[in-house]
Amino acid sequence: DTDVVALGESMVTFLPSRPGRLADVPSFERGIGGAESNVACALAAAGHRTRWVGRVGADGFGDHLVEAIARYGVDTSAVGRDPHRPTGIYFRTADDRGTDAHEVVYYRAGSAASAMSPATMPYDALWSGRVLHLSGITPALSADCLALVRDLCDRKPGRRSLVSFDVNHRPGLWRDSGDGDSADVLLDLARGADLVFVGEDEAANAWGVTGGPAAIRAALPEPAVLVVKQGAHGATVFAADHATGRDTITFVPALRVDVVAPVGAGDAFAAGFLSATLRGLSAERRLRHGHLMAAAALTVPGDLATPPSRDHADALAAVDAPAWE
Ligand code: KDG
Repeated sequence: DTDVVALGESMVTFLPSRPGRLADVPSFERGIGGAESNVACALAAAGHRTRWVGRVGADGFGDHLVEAIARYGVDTSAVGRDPHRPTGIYFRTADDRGTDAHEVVYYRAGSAASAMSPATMPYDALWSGRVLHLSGITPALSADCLALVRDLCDRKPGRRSLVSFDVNHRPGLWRDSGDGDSADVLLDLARGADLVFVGEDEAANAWGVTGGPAAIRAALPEPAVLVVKQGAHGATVFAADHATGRDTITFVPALRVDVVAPVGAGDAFAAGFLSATLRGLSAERRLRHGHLMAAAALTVPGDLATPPSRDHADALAAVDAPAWE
């Protein structure tokens, strides 16, 4: 039995050997990225049975992704190989203050993953978990990818898994795809999910919703669970209570950390939240586990941090630190 299936494009990433403009960086270290497989890897490291479904080229980078993700303990048996299209890659620059990644340059247009579609994907594998995790990156990749995610976010009777959707608004990708309507598309997809993760900044940028978590919930009342991430401040979860028809609202502040690179933190947060959800923990513990995993990712340069073991995370999540009072 699989706990979580994650669908999306994974890429080989190149991390700069030193800060500065991309034009000046002399060498890069290879890593792996891809928001959804990041979630799968972090969940596998936390002891969950996970599967990543995607599509890579029949090339060395495709081999590397499949092998590296499998090494985390993620099932990669349903990953497709495309003999005609390459595996996507991307480069990042680092800023010398260590607080932000200045540039992200994707080489993914026409990639193997951009050819994912309802016709090419293994639906049995997609619906083989308790949770199917998707993100707003995939629908930006191509019209076929958008059709696929639309189909999976459609509230059809008999849907076999809970659908988790991280909005992951990537304006640069939507610009490249020539589809200016990312706002409506993402809102529509999120409406079809059971559990949605969205950043307060994303809701403002994509949807123009600026009134904080309550305003975002008002714009997105359909998902049973809505998690609003409020950056360094914390996160709020709205959980529909079917008996009363009202939401239970829980806020937990984030941990204060010295940020090395923000990349991957949202994915780690989703993994921590999903892990605690699968284990039936309280809303407060779900948020705490999200923050712990995010803190681990924020303090390393790459996409993926080694998360604390489950016992260690449980012990940390139980701590009464001032930030969590
Ligand atoms: O969340 C991290 C991702 O943004 C990164 O791995 C690259 O998947 C990626 C994307 O499309 O931006």
